[in-house]
Amino acid sequence: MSNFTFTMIKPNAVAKGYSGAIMNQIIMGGFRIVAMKMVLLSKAEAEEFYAVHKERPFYGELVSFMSSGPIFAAILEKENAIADYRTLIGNTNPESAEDGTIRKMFAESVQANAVHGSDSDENAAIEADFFFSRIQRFTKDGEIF
Ligand code: 3AN
Repeated sequence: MSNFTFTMIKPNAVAKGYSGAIMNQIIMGGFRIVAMKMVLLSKAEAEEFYAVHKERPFYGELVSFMSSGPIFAAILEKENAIADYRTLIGNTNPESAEDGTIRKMFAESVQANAVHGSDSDENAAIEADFFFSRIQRFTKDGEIF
């Protein structure tokens, strides 16, 4: 999974109608959409997805928030995808996010920070597999991966 990352547009951003604007930033940023879907996570699914954060004090709130409304999940392709996507989205805390980043433009708080972006190739693969089967992933020629 190198040159790939996984993202989610979080419930607050979807509810506020920012999905199209965020997708535009992603595409104009040079990322190709390999897979995408709108889903409502159950609490159990959100707990499983964020299991790595189980010991952190915000885990319960994060799980409730991420299962509070539909999200868009997507696999993105670009050279150097992990690092470039984290640059495009900006700091976890929107107050520290650089101008022009997705979080600066669309995040409300550290928790409701508009988008998720994988932090490593390994986690991108795990996160992509959580949401997408092989036949839901497309190459640039429209072939199944
Ligand atoms: P990032 O999403 O920038 O990789 P992580 O992995 O530290 O940040 O955190 C995962 C998610 O947990 C964040 N996207 C955010 O929604 C939530 N989160 C992180 N830190 C806090 C915090 N201090 N309070 C509430 N939620 C947090």
